[in-house]
Amino acid sequence: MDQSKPSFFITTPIYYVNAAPHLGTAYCTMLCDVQARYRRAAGYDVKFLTGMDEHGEKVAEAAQQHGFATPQEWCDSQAPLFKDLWKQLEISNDDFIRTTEPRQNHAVQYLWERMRESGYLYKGSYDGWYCVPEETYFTENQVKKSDEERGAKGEHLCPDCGRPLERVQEESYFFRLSAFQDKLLALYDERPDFVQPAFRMNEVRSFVEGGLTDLSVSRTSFDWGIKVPFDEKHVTYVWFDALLNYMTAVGYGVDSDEARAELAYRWPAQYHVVGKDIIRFHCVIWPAMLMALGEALPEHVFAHGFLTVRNAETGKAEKMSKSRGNAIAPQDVVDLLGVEGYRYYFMTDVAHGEDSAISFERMEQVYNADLANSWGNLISRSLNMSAKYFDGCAPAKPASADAFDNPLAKIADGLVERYMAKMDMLDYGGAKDEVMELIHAANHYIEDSEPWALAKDEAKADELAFVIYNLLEAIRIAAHLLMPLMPQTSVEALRRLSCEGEAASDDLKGICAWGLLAGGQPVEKGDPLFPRLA
Ligand code: ME8
Repeated sequence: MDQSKPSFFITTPIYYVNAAPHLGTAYCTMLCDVQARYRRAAGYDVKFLTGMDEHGEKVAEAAQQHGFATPQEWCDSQAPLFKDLWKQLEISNDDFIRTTEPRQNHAVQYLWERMRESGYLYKGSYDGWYCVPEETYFTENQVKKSDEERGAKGEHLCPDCGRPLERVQEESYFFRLSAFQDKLLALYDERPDFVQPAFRMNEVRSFVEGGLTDLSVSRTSFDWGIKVPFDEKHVTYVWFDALLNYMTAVGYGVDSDEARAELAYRWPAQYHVVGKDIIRFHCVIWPAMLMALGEALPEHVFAHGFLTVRNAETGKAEKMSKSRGNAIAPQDVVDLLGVEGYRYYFMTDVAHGEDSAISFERMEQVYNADLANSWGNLISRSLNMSAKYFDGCAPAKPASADAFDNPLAKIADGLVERYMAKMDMLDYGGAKDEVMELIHAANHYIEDSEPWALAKDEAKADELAFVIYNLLEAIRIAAHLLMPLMPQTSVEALRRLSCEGEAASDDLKGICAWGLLAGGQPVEKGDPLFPRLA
């Protein structure tokens, strides 16, 4: 914690431990990673949190299905899968929370006490429907369906995911969610950017306008969860437990000066990044819980769309999911594109906030066009020419940035601001377009200025040095801007320019100013960073 810098706290959902992580899980985690890296480079003190949601019926069922004696043993066996994948995909999380950890147990018990004091908690009994794969309650009205709309065996089906529902009748504590309708609507009016992208706000608002029913927040027919401190036959409803993880990780409920200082610095979070499937939990239930507790609300909830795959039988695009068993393993994409190609494709080609069908063909296309032919090629050609014409070094810095025509400096002017405006909104495709403009222009600049011809003419030595310097400077700036997406190759590009010391910069605007490249330093051609896929 460096309190001289502004805090930037960003979170992924905590993932259910019901199967191995897949491309969809990785997608959300990567969205956060790119933002975390970008904010570190832009001068924030970042906390990037991810983790696992280990309680609830769904996880207990998965443990049983996999033949584990206890859900805890099952979760322990799965944690390395998540952690190892994040490491492999260059996920730079600062914390990894598991809801079975003592810190979460403590925070949730503290939450129960505060909720009891708040007056928004009461004991009653729940009689209705429950979807285990979604861990969501549904009222009779929400599921009342004609016979045709039932499952093959006449079961009631989940209105959200279409899978069979469970009938639940049990004593339960309720959170008075219905009391927050007006306050939530006022929140959406006052802070229209609370939910991003903007079009998702309508969905949230109309859900709340439709009326809110009180939420059952404890279970008695089931025991894999955190016990309610004042009524031990109840365990906490998995979402009431899970949502609190965001505050647990920054010291909520811990009675120490250090924890209080951390909470004050870190909370509220700047971004909860979630899939559109869990937007109601984050934009309705979680803010209502925080209002009841008198705590500050997160600044933004960003909801992304689903990665979909085509169902071979029906031909329809389906959400990729662990429970549906149609998930693609991240390793398949890593094998094809490498980790950095993987990151680049998913972060820049999947439509911002929308559903997107995954195709290996498209992955290859994007990789070859943007990385092999444009960015990789620019680096190879420019470093090669620099080394060849300037004895293994960069040319000296030109006395003036406009001694000759310099289209690259013109594009670089204001580029970092344009890029940051997109990055701030998690629009990585838009940010990439800004950087690609510089990269494409640099490749054209090579064709137009023909350094190989300049090199043959002694009288053109200044112009040759000018052109090569500009190309190297464009590479240096592009490497900084691409670093959140592709950290390793960007650092490698800087290293080849003898600028690796810049990689740890936390002044993105400053470091991207045109003309910082010293000139005269050694450069290294190296192997292609993005070999073309056949
Ligand atoms: O909902 N495309 O956990 P979960 C894109 N434990 N993203 C996808 C995806 C897909 N096909 N499938 C999953 C839970 N995701 C709760 C969260 S938070 C307090 C508790 C991503 O394992 C997406 O971000 O079902 C989605 O919101 C998340 O995984 C849900 O993961």
